[in-house]
Parts: sequence; structure tokens; C-alpha cells
Amino acid sequence: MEFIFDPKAIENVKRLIADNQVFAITTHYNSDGDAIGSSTAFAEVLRQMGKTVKVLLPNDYPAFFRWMYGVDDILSLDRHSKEVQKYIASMDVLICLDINQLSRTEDLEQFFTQSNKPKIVIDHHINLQIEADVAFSFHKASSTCELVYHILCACGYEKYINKHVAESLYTGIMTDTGRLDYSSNYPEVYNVMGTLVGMGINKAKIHDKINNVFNYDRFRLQSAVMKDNFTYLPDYHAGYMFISNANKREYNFQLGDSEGFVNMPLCMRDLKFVALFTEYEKGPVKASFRSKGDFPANEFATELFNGGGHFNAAGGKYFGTLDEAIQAFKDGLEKYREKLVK
Ligand SMILES: [Mn+2]
Repeated sequence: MEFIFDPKAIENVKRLIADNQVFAITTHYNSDGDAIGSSTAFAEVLRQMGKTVKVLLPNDYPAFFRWMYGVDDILSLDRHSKEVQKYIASMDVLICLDINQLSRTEDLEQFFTQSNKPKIVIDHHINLQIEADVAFSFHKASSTCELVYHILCACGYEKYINKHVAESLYTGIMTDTGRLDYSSNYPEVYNVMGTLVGMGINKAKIHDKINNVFNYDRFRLQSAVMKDNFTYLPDYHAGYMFISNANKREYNFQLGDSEGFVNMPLCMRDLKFVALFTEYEKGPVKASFRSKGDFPANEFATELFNGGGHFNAAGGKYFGTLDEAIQAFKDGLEKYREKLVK
């Protein structure tokens, strides 16, 4: 897959960057490797160009990204509300990464909407719904990090891609493809990774920092969820698991602790679709969906769980109790029976 960018769009990015001084970069709630990687990479490029730049998040990033270059400078609305609002009031340009809707920034959205400054969007989710001055929306791209790499090069900013930027971009591509398990069946993504590795990044260190980060409580939480909270529904080639508030208390749940849980049942040969439901003290039940092959997880999430996402990896929320969310999931399986059982 070749990424062909509209030359006008590239010119517009260069002009917005050249003509302005204060940049805010934002990405989605509960940021992942691609969100943090693309944000810190773009921020570091702008910083080298002498720009003022801040990454603004709706909530704090998981602790296992603490090693990444530039994360100390991130402001999250839940921890630095005043500073974030002050910065938004002073910004010239907003760069939105790894989001197709501004509502993915949750409580930040209102401040961005009020400020109404020029926006640059770079994203790989389907159905872009942000009104932007320049937008790059390529849903077949492995990751936003890969797109950021191509766009930086198209703008002639290769010279700013230093080892820190390379580490950030590599992290996003690696995590968003499940270590190249999916969304990466085309040569360009390997060319980019090859270039990044060629810049002297420590690939083994990055994998270790991202993958081997959990404590004993988290290991016990994982064991308990898989053993006690997973239900297999072989008639639908499906399954679901949940994490209750009681589980969170028992295992001292920290942000990011359930990362990867929803993927684990996919190793079952006959399972096509799986869900993870997470209960919160306040707010709706969070739902994560994964599928294999031709089952559209995003369609299911959009229709039944106020969500969306990628074909095989999607998410949403349910306004009700955990039990009601699970019942809605089971009803949904019946509705989608034909697509699951064929
Ligand atoms: Mn992404």
C-alpha cells in the first residue's frame, strides 16, 4: 500500500507549522502506544524546530510508557486542569492524532471546541468526523505512528527524526499491530520499521519496557479473570470476560492493568469474537471487542455499544450495570448469529 498524500495538504501542514508558534497535540482517552508514540514524536519534531509544544491528554497515560522521551512534559486534564485550559487558550494550532472524532478526547473536547483554532488531523480510523484545516485519514495504515513518519518525510522534516522520535514511532507501530500480528500485511510498514531500527534504537529494550512491566497483583488479576470471569459460548464461536469493581479492589487495579486481556482468548482455534467488560465506580461499563477473520467487531460495537473502531478491534460503552451489559452482549450475539456461525 502506497501512501499518496495530496501535495496541497502537505503544503498546508508546512504553512501552518511555519506561520505559528504555539502547538497543542492531543489524542484519545486511555492513550495507547500509538497515541503516546505519535504525540511524543510529533512534539519532539516541533520542539527541535523551535516551536512551543505540549501534548494534552484527557487522562493520564499508563505507567509503562514512563520511559518514553518527552512524556514528563505531557499535561493531562485530570491532573493539570488549570494548566491545560491556560495552554489551550494560548495555542495557535491543534494537532489531533489517532482520533477520528474530537469526542475521543472526552472532557477536553469542550475546550478545543471553544478555542476553535486551526486543526491538523492524522488518523487511521474509519469515518473521520473532525472538521479540520488539514486531515490525513488512512484507515488501512498500520498505525498513526506510521502515517506520522510518512507525513514528516513528505514535509521534508526527516532531519528532525532523531533517535527519540524513532523510538516513539517504533513503539506505536509495534503496539498497534500486536507486534506485527495484524494490520501490517504490506511492505511500507517494514520499510519504515527498518529505517527506524537503522537509526540505532534499542528494539529489545523497547519490547522489554512495553511488554514486561507488570507486578504480582496484575499477574494475579489476569489469572483470576481468565479462570473465573471468562465464559465461552461455543455455539456462537464467541466469549466474554469482565472485570468488576470488586476485582479491581482485590487486585489493586492500576490504569493499564487490563491491557491485552481481551486478546488472550483469541488463541482458541474456534473462537471468532470476544468481549471484555470493565465496571467503573462512576460512569458506563467499558466494552472492548476483538474478532478474527471476517467478523466486524466495529459494526457490533457501533450498533450495540455506542462505540466503534477497527474491523477486528473495537470498543464502546454501556449505560447500565455490568450484568445488563453482558446480557446486551448475549442478545447481540443472537442478532449476529449468522455472521458468527457461518
Ligand atoms: Mn492507533
